[in-house]
Amino acid sequence: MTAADVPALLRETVGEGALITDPAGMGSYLTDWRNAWSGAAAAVVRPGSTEEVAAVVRACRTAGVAVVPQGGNTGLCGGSMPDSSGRQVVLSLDRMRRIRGVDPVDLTITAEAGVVLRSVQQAAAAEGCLFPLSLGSEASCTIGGNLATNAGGTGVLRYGNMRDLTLGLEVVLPDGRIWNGLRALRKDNTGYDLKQLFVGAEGTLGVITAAVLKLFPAVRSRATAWVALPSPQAAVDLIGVVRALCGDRLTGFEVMSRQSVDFVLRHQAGARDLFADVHPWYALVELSDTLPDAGLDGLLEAGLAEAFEREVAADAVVASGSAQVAALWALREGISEAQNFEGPSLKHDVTVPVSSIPAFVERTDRALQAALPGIRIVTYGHIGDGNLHYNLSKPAGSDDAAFRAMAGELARVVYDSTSSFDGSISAEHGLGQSKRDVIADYKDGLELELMRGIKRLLDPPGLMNPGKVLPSA
Ligand code: FAD
Ligand code: S2G
Ligand code: ZN
Repeated sequence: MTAADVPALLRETVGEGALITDPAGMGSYLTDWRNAWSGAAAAVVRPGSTEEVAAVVRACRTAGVAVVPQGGNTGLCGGSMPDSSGRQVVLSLDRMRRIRGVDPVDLTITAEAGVVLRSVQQAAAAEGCLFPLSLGSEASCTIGGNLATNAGGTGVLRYGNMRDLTLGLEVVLPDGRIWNGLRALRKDNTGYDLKQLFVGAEGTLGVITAAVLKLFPAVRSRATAWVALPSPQAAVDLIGVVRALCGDRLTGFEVMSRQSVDFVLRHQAGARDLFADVHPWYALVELSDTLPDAGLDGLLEAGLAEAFEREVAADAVVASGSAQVAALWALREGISEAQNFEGPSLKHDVTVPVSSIPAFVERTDRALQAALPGIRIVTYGHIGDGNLHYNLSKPAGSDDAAFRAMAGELARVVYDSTSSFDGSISAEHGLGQSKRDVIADYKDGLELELMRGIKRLLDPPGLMNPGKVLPSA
């Protein structure tokens, strides 16, 4: 079958209404949120039900046409983009937006893959519950994409990542069969945990069409502090102090370097630092509780007092009122966007053991400056999970193209350092196409062999999101 035959095939399968073939109409489906990746497609198809997804997958399988599942297109590794051949089909889940049920007794929500994360958060809140996954992209990313990338975000240290929040899945397998694993059980020891194969598979093992997700009791009190720190070691110490005192009430701990804050202060309207002095590191620390007046401000102040006593904190302020809390989170969530104003941003999303963070930062920064003197290193993220975003900007005033040309070399500096601390070169964003080849240098050969075996078992012709996750060679 040639690319020209695909639209007719799909028209027969799901009808004209679910099909886009004109270049203008396909446009937004063929480049990602950051315009970092783009592709060409024979068609974009938008099925409205699981059965339609299955029909499309079966038809494409029979015709030997590759399928690229797509959610909100906010992924950062090019995983939702077709290649440039123009022969692949983008299967967008953006019409599958039903919330099939919320159960406050079972503490579960059942949502279709195309539901936007913020809508799931709102549906949970409407029932007095919390769905705790929280990402800077939550207004656009979808539950299907969150599952496929095993998304993390700012609540992982208390609630876990998407893998931990998933109870059941409905998946259209690469041969078009529908697996209904939409169970709402917290315990089910009846063989292999099949759902976990599809979480984090980035659309390479099947199309997730719905999920049963865990809910938690709603949070009714919160306290947030902005803390100045002398070093990454102080940040790690501060986590220990606050966690020892507050336990599970510690629900947010984000660290950011001065370079990160400087970019936001420069490019985010209204952003301001709460301290007069400039400090090398900052942390945004948040406690929350289901009690309406749990005295969290006092608890946080007690933790900060101990941090001062131990000379861990250099300055600190507990936010007063929701506007100031929102401004602090906007500062943190604004880093990614602010950096885009400074030229190309080379992103690295890595994890090392929390205890290794200080030595890792010291070694990585030294190696990066040796590789490119004057490089500006934006280090920030979910330090409580050992996850730092090491996003690099060119030396001020230097050439964009020359900086981009060093991307491979600079990535190797970050990843070699990560690996030297037994870390992972992808903490939460996945591999997509951007890291599918470099993973071969950092993943154990047996693990890659097992992953390929699973891919061959479920998708022998390799038509489900080809060119993603697994190394080409
Ligand atoms: P897409 O980008 O559409 O797709 C991502 C991958 O999932 C692709 O491989 C695609 O093929 C596959 N896929 C999508 N839907 C399905 C489906 N139904 N079935 C099978 N495969 C599917 N990520 C984090 O983990 N933590 C963060 O803190 C975070 N912050 C972000 C902040 C910003 C500003 C931005 C732009 C992104 C951020 N991300 C973060 C990355 C991104 O939002 C997540 O990876 C998100 O889960 C992607 O969801 P999506 O619906 O946009 O997926
Ligand atoms: C975050 C995503 C953005 C980026 O902000 O926590 O996961 O630029 C990141 O890396
Ligand atoms: Zn992140």
